[in-house]
Formats: sequence, structure tokens, C-alpha cells
Amino acid sequence: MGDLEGLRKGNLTKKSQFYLSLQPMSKSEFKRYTVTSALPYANGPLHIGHLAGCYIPSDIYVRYLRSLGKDVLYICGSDEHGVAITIKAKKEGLSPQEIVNRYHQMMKGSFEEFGISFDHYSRTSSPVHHDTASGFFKDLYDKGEFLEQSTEQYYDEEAGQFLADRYIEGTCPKCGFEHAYGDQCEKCGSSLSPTELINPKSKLSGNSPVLKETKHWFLDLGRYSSFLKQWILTDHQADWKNNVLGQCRSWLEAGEGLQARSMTRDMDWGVPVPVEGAEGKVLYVWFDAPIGYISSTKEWAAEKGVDWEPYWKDQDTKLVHFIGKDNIVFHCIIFPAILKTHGEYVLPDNVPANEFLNLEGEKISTSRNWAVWLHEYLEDFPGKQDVLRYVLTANAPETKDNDFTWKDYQERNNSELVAIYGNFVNRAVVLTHKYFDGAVPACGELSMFDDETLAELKAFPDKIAASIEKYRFREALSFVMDFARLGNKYLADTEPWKTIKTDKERTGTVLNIALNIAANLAVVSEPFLPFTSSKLSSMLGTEGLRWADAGQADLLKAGMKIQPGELLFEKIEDETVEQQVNKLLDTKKANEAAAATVPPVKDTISFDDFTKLDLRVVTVLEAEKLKKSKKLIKLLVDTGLEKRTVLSGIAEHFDAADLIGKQVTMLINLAPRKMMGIDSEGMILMAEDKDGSLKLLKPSDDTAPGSSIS
Ligand code: B3M
Ligand code: ZN
Repeated sequence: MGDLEGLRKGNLTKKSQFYLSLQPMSKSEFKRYTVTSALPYANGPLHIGHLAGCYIPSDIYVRYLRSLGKDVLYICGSDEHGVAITIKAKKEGLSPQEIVNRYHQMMKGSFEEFGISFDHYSRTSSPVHHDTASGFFKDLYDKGEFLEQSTEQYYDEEAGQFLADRYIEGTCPKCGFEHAYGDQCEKCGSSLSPTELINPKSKLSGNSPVLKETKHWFLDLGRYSSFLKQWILTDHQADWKNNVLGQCRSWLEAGEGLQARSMTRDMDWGVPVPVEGAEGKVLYVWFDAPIGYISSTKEWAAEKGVDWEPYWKDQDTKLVHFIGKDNIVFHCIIFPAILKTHGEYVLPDNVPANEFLNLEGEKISTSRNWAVWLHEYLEDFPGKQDVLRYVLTANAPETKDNDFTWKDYQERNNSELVAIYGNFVNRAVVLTHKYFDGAVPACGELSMFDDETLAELKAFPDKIAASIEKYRFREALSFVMDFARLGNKYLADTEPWKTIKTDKERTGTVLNIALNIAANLAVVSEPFLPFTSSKLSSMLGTEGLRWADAGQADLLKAGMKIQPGELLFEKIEDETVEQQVNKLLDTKKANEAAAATVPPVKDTISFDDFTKLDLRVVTVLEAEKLKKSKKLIKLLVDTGLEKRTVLSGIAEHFDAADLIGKQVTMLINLAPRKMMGIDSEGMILMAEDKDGSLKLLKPSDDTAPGSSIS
């Protein structure tokens, strides 16, 4: 690109000074680039949320850098450790290795088919990864970075197993979400430790777990806090995305500060902890997974016969991690702390994280089959990879969660790709064949309108590049489409189908310019629409052009032969998207039917167990929805003995005002629980209907508060 060339030669143009001022904290010129995208868990097929979250953005970025001729390494691989894998294996009655083998192959295949152009796609069960992750742990251990601590952790007595992370589920103490994991609440994004969960349950047996002592190695993140604050909140406050900075800020500036986090787990699947006294323990998946980027690089370098180290250790390397928002803390806080402590590694220059993509208004969910699976998309829409790439970029969740709908997919295909991009190229190519036998006509005298159009043509590549370099891919793609619009408008305004009747030379000039716009379009759309770009450039005979060529109006010289037109995009009919919508409706019905089954009978209990429950009729005196929570209503009830405060997660089912004066049933000897800073002294009983709605359990007639239920 012109700017970077200029910088290298030391002659700062006005424009390059402008771009420099937009990126104050990031160096503008690097010798090489190491670009990573999050390692997907090998526990299921890939869906559109994965693509939109980090694989399409990183692929655009990397393709652009390659087009600039940069030395860039694009790295990924399957994340094969952690509870996500072992839970899936247990569910399917297979070994974890069998599960990861299956999905590793499948994910690798889907990435390839969508043109995600990794230089290397590795996996974390590989020996080189085990060695590398183990080596990192030992290095930190030898430096005395870990706190060795015995703590009480949840243990499932029936399964005979400690319950790490996702093996445990319960209510989030921060937002009241009932299916928060032991390490993180997916609803509000809070990072949790299992003992903070309200009403924890083992995913293995469904039982309430017990606490049992076990030894683990903790990274004392508080020690890195001042370095992290300086590096993220000061050094990078101008060039990191707001959503990323916002999450980092809430971590780094939280009242209690960064807490020590255990980097080991009691599990038998993962990288064994390489120190004495750690039998039966493995590295925490979030300790080893980011190191997977390094192992993948080593594997790539060994295959290529090159040195891997500059890609991670040379200060002239720009390291960029593309991730989804739920991975921010691990890539911005924990992994950099590990790299920094190790000492030899570069830190990421940027961590562009996307928010989440929803599907037809609902959260994408693998377990509820609420997704557009990539392998199914390819079956239903063969050859339409670029359409999905286009829609997912045009509607990317860059700054906030976004929604994918099939209607929008159809509309963007028909009224943007077909009507603008495809239509423009088709007209230019077909008319050239019709009037000039498929040979590029000569460019004659230019009109003022031609000059204006060419001036715009010149400006587009830099404009698109500037957005890509700021990780604004939506914006960049909208400029690409504006460029196609420019071509479309040029033909509409110059009307070569009319001028051919009177002025062949003028018609030739117009088509020469139009074809040159098309040749430029192939170059600047390559990062976004690689399949289309390659079709277009082979149609025009301009294969091999790069970013530096873009902006010029003589990429196609007079006399060059072009191929007959091939339609780049085709209209998508209503029936086609209706089929997809129906498929989702079927999923919804199946989910509802599954949820509607009456739960099985629990284990038998003794009469003594039953008499331990102190169940009473109580009267609601006051009720008020907690402002900070979606679910919680705070109740003041008369138990006949005293007045008590109870929090109940029913705000989505009842209006607080309707509860006042009602008599309900309550378990009054449940140990008090703190939620959102308030002690809840008991539990209001509810019946959950088949559709998930809640019903109060009330006595049939007025009953004295405090009456016991037996
Ligand atoms: N596998 C989590 C995820 O898929 C995790 C990313 C690892 S990146 C080092 O969200
Ligand atoms: Zn939460």
C-alpha cells in the first residue's frame, strides 16, 4: 500500500501522517505478523457464530496482509482439553480422544471449505503441545511464580471425582442466571469460582457436591496488576477496541483486584502437571490452550524447515489475537501475564474481540441445536461460501451482539451481491463481448465524469485498508461495496448500450474504465470474498494482482482478452430461505417437546429426611423487583413467627405488585444465602409447568401464616 511504502522510504506523505496519528500506540511498521484466532473446542461441529466471532475477521486481516506482501503467519488449531471435551465424551459413551479425533477433522475441513486460510491448523493433544505447555509451567514453577495451596473444592461423592469448571453448575451470584458454570457465567460474563455458585450441582450425577481438600498451583494475578494496567489501560487505550478495554477495565479496576487463579485441575484428561506431588492433576485448559498458538507455530516451522522463534520473540513481530468476547480475560490478562513472566516473548499488539452473534433472535446453542452448522450450510448452499462470508461480515457483531436472520441473508444476497457487485461485473463483461469480441477496448479521451470516477477509484484501496488496519471489517466491506456501486453507477450514467449506436470509441473508453474498476474490485474484495475474487480475476485474466496494484486504471490494457461472463452470484428464492426457517422451527418444537417431558422421580428418601424440611404457609407483605437483576424479586414475608426477607428468581414470571397479600408456601429452615449483597432467608416453593412457566403454591383457603405443611 502506498502509505507503508512511503513510510519505509522515510518520506511521510500527509496521508500517512494522518493514518499514523490514528494508531498512536501501535507501531505502524512491523517486520512480520503472527495472527492467531481462538482455538475452537473439539466438542462439536462449527457454526456461523464461530465464523462471525473470530475466523472471518482474522482471515480478512491476514489475506489483506498477504496481499500487501507482508511476512504473515496465521495460526490456529483445535482446543482438545478441558471439561467441554470430557463432558461430551461421557455423554456419547466415547473416550475424550475419540471425541477430539472426530471433531478435529470435521472443524479442519469446514475451515478449509470456507477459505479460512490458516498457515497451520494444529491440535492441543499433539506431543509438541504437551511439551511446550509443560515447559511453560515448569519455567513459571522454577521462577517461584505459583502459590501452592490446598483448598476445599467441590467433589462428587457418587462419581468419586473433583468437579472442575463446567462439571459444576449453579446460580450466578452476580446476575441470578441459573446455569452458570463453575468458572464463568455465560450470561453476564463474570468469572466465578465454583464456591461462589448458589445451589451448586454436579453435572455428573446431578447431586449437590461436597467440599473436599485438594492441592493446586495458583497464579497470583494481583502481582501483574500494575504492569497490566499500564500496558492495557494506558499504552493501548487508544488502539484497542472499546468492548475489549471495557472488560479489561472492569477486571483491573474491580474493588477486590485480580484474584489468584488455579492453573491446575483434578482431572485425567489434559497435560499432566509436570511437578512432584501432582499425580492425577492436569494443567487448567486455559493455561495450556493459548500456548497452543506457540506449539502450532513450532509444528508449522518444523514442517517448513524455518525458525519459529522470530514469530514469537522478535520485537519486530506484531502479534494479534482474534477472539470472541468470552475469551477476553484469558487473552488480555492471564496469557500476557504468563508471557511477560516468561520474559522472552512479545505481547499482543492487539486483541480484537467480537461480541456474540445470535440466530433469529436467540442465543446460538450447540446443545439446543440452535445454530446454522457449517457442514449443513455447505450441503444446502453448495458454492455459496462467499455469500455467508459476506453476510457475516456486513452484519458482524463488532461492537455489540448482532442477529443473523435468513431474511437478512436473502436480502443482502439479492439486493447487494447480485444487484450491485454481480450486476456491475456482468454488464461490463457481457457488453465487452458483445461490442468488442471480448477484447479490452482502448481508452480514448476522458470526460470530466471519467476523471471524477477515476479519482474515486484511486482513493478506495487506501480507504478500505485504513478500516482493515483498525479492525473495522464491516466498515471496510461497506467501502468495497461502495466501490462496486461506483462501477454500477458509472455504467448507468454513461449508458454504453446507447452510445454504441453512435460512438464506438466513446463506448470503448467507458468499457475500458468499467473493466478496470472490475479488476480493482477483484483485488480489494479478495480478503472478504476470496472465491468470487478468484473467479473474477480469472475471468479478466488479472490473477496475481496485489494490493499495491489497486487504485490504478490501467490494470487491463487494450487488446487483452477476457473470458465470457460467468454469473458471480445468483438470486436466492423465498422457498429456499423458508426451508431454512422451517428447519429452525422444527428444532424449536423438538426442544420444547424435550423440555416438556415430566422429570423422572428422584432417589427415595427416608421419612426422617422429609421431616427435616420445615415447610410453612407464609403471607407476602412486600414485594419489589431488584433493579440490578433480571430475575430476582425481593419479598418480605410473614412466617407467623417473624418477618423475613426472601429473594426469589421469579421476576420473569410475576409482577412484584401482584404478589403482595398472597399466601404462598415456603421452606423456612433453608440455610440463608447471600445474593446480590442481600441475605435470602428461605425459599418460596413453585411448580414449574411443562412450558417452563412458574405457578405459586397457595393454600385453597385463607390459612394462618406459620401453619406448617406436612
Ligand atoms: N477453546 C474457548 C472457546 O472456544 C477456547 C478458546 C481457546 S483460545 C486459546 O470459546
Ligand atoms: Zn451471571
